[in-house]
Order: sequence, then C-alpha cells, then structure tokens
Amino acid sequence: MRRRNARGALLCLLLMVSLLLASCGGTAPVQPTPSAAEPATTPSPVPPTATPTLGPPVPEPVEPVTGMPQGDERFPWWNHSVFYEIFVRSFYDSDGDGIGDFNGIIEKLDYLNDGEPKTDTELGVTALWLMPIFPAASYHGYDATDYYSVNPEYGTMEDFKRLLDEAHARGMRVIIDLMLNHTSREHPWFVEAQNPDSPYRDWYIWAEEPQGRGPDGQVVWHPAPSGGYYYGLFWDGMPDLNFTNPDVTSEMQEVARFWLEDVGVDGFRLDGARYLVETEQALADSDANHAWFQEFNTFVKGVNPEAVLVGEVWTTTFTVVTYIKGGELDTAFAFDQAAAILSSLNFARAETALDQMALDARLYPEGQLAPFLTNHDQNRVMSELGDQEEVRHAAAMLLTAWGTPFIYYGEEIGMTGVKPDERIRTPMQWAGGDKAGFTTGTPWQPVSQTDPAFTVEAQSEDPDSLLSFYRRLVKLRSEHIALRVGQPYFLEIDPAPVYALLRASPEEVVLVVLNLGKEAVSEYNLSLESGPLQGRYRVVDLLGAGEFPDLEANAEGGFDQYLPLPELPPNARLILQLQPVGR
Ligand SMILES: [Ca+2]
Ligand SMILES: [Ca+2]
Ligand SMILES: [Ca+2]
Repeated sequence: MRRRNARGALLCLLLMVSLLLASCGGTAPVQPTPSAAEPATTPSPVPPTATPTLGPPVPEPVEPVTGMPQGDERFPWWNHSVFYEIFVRSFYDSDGDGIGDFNGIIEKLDYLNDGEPKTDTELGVTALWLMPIFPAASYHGYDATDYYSVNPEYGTMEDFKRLLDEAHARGMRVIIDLMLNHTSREHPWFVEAQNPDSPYRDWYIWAEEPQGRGPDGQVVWHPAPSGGYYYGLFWDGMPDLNFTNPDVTSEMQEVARFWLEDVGVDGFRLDGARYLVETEQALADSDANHAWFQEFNTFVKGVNPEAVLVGEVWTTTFTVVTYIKGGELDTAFAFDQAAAILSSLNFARAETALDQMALDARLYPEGQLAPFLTNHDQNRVMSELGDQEEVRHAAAMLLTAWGTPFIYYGEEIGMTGVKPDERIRTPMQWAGGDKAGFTTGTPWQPVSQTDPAFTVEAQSEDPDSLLSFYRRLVKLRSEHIALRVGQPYFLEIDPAPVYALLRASPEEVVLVVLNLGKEAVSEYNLSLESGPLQGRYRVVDLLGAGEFPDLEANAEGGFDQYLPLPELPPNARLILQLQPVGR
C-alpha cells in the first residue's frame, strides 16, 4: 500500500501558507484550492519546528490515492476507485471510419487520467468499464458472436492489450462487459444447435410450443429456424444459453479465465445477472442462479483473487443484496439509489435520496454497492434533470456516496440523450459541430448536441464548467479517504431541500451539505443524534473558500444544531472537512 506522508505534507503546506499570509500582511483570505494541497513537491527550506496550528485552516488530503488504487485491510481496491463507463463505438474514432475504437480510447486516456500526480487537468477516474467489446451482430454488442476475440470494428486484440497496458500505466484498471445469459442468434453455437443431433443442441433452451411469458410478462419463446421454439429473454436476437448444462458453465468459466489470464482485464461487469438459470419456480433470481454465481465467483477468484465482479441486477435493493451477501457478486449497481437521487432533485426533497441511501447502507454488505446516476440503458441525467445546478448536485451526491461510483461517459460535460437507446449512446462531444471532434469521417450516429458549450473543448479550461466540477469532485474522492470508505451517517435534517451526509473513517470526517432548492434557506437544522465524533473540529470547505464555526461533538459523538452558514444560499454545495482541534 503506497501512502503519502500526509502529516509532513500538511506541515509544509501550512508553513508555506503562513509565509504567504505574512508577506501579504496576513489579511488576505486563503483560497484553499485543492492543487495547493499537493504534497511537498518543492522542498521547503523551513525546518519543521514551527507550530502548524496557526493561521486559517486549509484542506488536508488524508490517505490520498496515488497511482493505481490499492485495497486495504477492510476494503478492496474498487472501494478506492472511481469508474467510468465507456461505449467504445462512441468514445473516439482514431481512423476516420466514424466508429470509435481501442486506439481512439488510447489517444484520449490522458483526458481520463494522465497518470501524472503533478497535473490536475484530467478527470481523474481510476477504473474503466468498457461496454461489450466482443464481435457481435448488433451495434451495441450485447449479442456476441464470439467470446474469444474483439470486435474488428474496434481494433485488434493487440490494440486492446495495448489499451490495457496504457490504462494500467496511468493507474486505471479496466473491466469489460460479460454477457453470459445469451449469445447472438448468429453465434456459431446457436447456428449449429439448429441440428437436433449437434452437441450444441443442449446449449440452448427448446420447446415444442411456447411455455408461457417471461418474468415481466414479455414474449420469451421465439420460433426456431429448425422448428419449435427457443427461449430468449431479451429478444429473439439473443437466445438464452442453457446453464443447467455443465458444458455451458465450463465454457463460460473458460471465457472468464481467458480474459483475466491470457488478456489481462481486471474484472467483469456481469450483464443481466438475474437471469442466467431458469427453474420451474423462477425465471429470475432462482436459487440455482444464486448457486451458479457462487461457483463462478469462486472460479474467478481462483484465477485472479483481485478480479472484481460487478453485477447488473436491475431490481430492488432487497433482491440485489442477496447476490453480494451470498459471495456471488462482489458489488452491484444501486439502481434504487440512482432513481431516488433523480427523484430527490426533481422535487427538491433530500429525504428521497437519503432514505434510500440509509436503507442501502443498512442492507448492502459494507460498501459493496455501486452508485451511479444513469447508464447506457437510461435517459441521460442532463435530460432527466434539465438543469445545470441539479446536475451538479447529482454529481456531488454520486461522488461523495458510499460504495464505488460509476460515471457514464459524457455525463461530465452535460451530454443529453433520451431513448431510443442509440440516442443515449451518441458520440462523445470533444468539440462542437456535426463531428463533435469525435471523428474526421461521418459519426456512426448523429451527435446529441452540436452546441459548442457541451464539449470537452469548451469546458476544459473553464474553472466554472461542469467538467471542472467533476474533476474537482473525483480528485477530492481520491484525496480523502473519508469520501471513499468513510461510514455514512444520516442526520436529522429539515427543511426538505437540505441534503446532508456525514462520512467518517478512522482517519477523517467529512460533512456534505447541499441546498437542493432554488431559494436561500435561513431556518434549518442539522443534527446527528449519535456518531463517531469526539471533541472540537475546525471546519474547512474542500470545494472552495469560506469561514465556518467550529463544530462541537455532543456526548454521544453526534452534534446538535450545527449550522455551517447562518443562511444556505440557493444551490449551496459544501463538502466540509472536520479537522480535530488539539488532538
Ligand atoms: Ca474507427
Ligand atoms: Ca494528473
Ligand atoms: Ca437465462
């Protein structure tokens, strides 16, 4: 585990700030920019004997991530990571055919994380999820025709391995989508399976006549070219594999081994994980399905103990958590929380998000959930909220939340998109115009916005842009252990638009306060009945300047009626570090 010497760095920093203040007459307010908190990159000539408690408080990085995030005694590496979901076809086209590709991602890796601690011009994410990269029949790739090679439209296996190397060199891990439940109807296995005598016949699920509807009442039995019907949960283009056949299980374990061991990915996002094994009793979340994933997880960890399995179990929290508690998935997307965050913002009611977060904190095994705002199956968050300030609140909630956050590409520049699916997966807007700086050719899909304001180019140098805000939040998460793995504590709050969450690890405490409303709030209450606090804290905003009263813990380790500001301005966003005084 690599650590910076935070205490030494703080000392140098405080000394530098004191000197600066002295030379300015000591009256200028300190702008606590996060970059000023970079540890001693220039040697300080002052011996470390001065008292570091003088002068206004400044943010102090605590257990920052440097390089590739590592796990610790309690939390695996993914709890110290921020993920970024990429649709390869839409990220960046390196050769002008209008289709994004591996070499395009390589060219843009520095935008995501340049691996250089001295710069903060990158988004700062530390892991990537690539949507399907296998050869497939459809543009989206969820209908694989081969599990052992890459989509030639995206490049070669050598290109992909170079992408892995380049990402790893910058401190980013890479996981890929793995679609176990079904193949393409064009997969050679399914083509061969049309022959009743083929060994592949029993790899799929057949019936003479339709056997009823699917788990959500949908049509799932489709007429087979060879007669009879086959089971295909999602659509007739994706026939379900028969996971009661041990040959299918062996094959899919071999697929996982191949990508982990021979290619070198860091884990998988498991598509449609509820639906692998159907039984008489259940078409989703069957006991046999749970047992299958338990075996699969054991297999994967035998290949690489560090590999992560992130599940798409798109249903209520109560069901999702059963997959994690059973040692089947390592973590899973928090769909209920994502919906609650959007609802919370649409109605300026903090309670909706916080109640769900509290439930999730209680039900999920410690920190093993993956919050997100929207993904490739949902309308984009900017379209759902339609308001720059609300989008920033959403980002602040996401990146200070308990678990492993996932950002959907383009979310950080406010890309819009409403269904159909192609329109929520449009080319990344690097620059303005019809090609969006995405390709020199014709984009495979028209861009969502040609307005130059919603581009990386326009926002990259603007300190007030949404992109800059995302950069600050991701950086804060990487610099502050409390934001990554600090236990969440839920406060007593009123009125409705005031959102607050305390995150506390043994090393650090951070209090997040947002005013979701469009009006200033002057009469409000923030109290924590009991908690992990002790004594007195100086309060520093990690997002900006401002002076705040000290916070005094009550006898139960909580606090009573702490008001960081007498009045919370409209859209206020405070991420407050509580620095212990005298300890
Ligand atoms: Ca291309
Ligand atoms: Ca950097
Ligand atoms: Ca299935």
